[in-house]
Amino acid sequence: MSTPVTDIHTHLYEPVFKDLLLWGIDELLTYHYLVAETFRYLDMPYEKFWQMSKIQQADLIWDTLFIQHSPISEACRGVLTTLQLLGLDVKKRDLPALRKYFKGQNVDGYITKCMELAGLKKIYMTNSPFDDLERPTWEKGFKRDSRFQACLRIDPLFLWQAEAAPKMAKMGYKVDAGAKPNQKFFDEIRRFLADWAKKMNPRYVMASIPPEYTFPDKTMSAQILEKAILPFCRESGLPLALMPGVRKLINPGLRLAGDGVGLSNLLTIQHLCAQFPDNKFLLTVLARENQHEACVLARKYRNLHLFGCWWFTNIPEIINEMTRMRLELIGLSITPQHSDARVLDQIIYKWNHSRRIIAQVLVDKYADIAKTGWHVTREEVQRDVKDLFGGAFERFCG
Ligand code: RAT
Ligand code: ZN
Repeated sequence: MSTPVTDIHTHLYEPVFKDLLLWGIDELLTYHYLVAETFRYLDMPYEKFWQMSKIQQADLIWDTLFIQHSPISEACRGVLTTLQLLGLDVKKRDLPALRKYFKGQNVDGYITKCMELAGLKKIYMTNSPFDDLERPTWEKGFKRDSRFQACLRIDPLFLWQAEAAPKMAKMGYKVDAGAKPNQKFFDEIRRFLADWAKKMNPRYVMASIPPEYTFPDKTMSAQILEKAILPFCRESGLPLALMPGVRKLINPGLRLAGDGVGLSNLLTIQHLCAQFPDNKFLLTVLARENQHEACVLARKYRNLHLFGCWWFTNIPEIINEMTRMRLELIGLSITPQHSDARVLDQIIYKWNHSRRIIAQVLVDKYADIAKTGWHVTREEVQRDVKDLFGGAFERFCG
């Protein structure tokens, strides 16, 4: 299980993006997964928390989740695993000493160190042309860091959210849809996608969508998907990664931590795969209850590739269940995990925890077939593991 992994979805950035690349103990502690858990114990108004400095927030989360209670949730345990694998002594519970360690790190060397500890060979980013913080760096251009790979994220365009049109207009695209959008409008969106693909050289195009997202449909979003996004993906050979199931900001007071989950209408995915056999779709679904249906879809459509245990499913119990289900229903043509790390150091724990579970599932599966007398060689195991950790994904993407 020492096979190097391609981490196909994270929220990390190349160092050229400066402060957008988060790392260190205060970022680990203020991860939005931990913010949500902290508020379970606090009476404090949300706004008061957001007015605090990052260090004050981290102090409060540390005290609430690690000192006042035992840190057994997956996100809490993850902080401890990360610190331990970095060689730090967690039993001292000494936050100032931990801060001192991170102050001594240089970001470039630290990226390599974290990647080595996590066993990663490549980190895929999430890159949005609609993000005012990252866009200027792309527009300026820069020498790429070979440890990172861009992925083009287009939620506002995909859902045709209010902010998409003015932002695109500002970038010089004529996207006033009017009462009835014409071909020119869709072509302009294709031009936008092509321009950004040229700047970023992305591995795939991606969007997260609400549980109810429907296709085909009369909505503007469905038309943009059919007449701009899918043709663009076809002509550029880029897969479209869909991430259904998120209910955005069900508690706005929690900000980034305020999203929820709902059961997705996977008929949408079925329609897309069936109607557009020349498009490739990557899929990860947020609700546990959707996972079986997603596996069945992947058995039917070879232009569909399942990946990762996303967000609320990235806990040992569900990773175990999903990995077993996927291997038993589909075999090895899947990508069982991505990290979704938002803080660089998180790749250490996310991959350490997942790797152990995936290894155990594989041991059980090989043992089952061994009972029939079938012998699997070391090389065959290595081949299979390589497939799961990036090989099958690369082959699918082409
Ligand atoms: O897992 C997360 O950090 C979420 O906040 C989301 O960013 C999600 O992973 C996404 O890509 O939309
Ligand atoms: Zn994500």
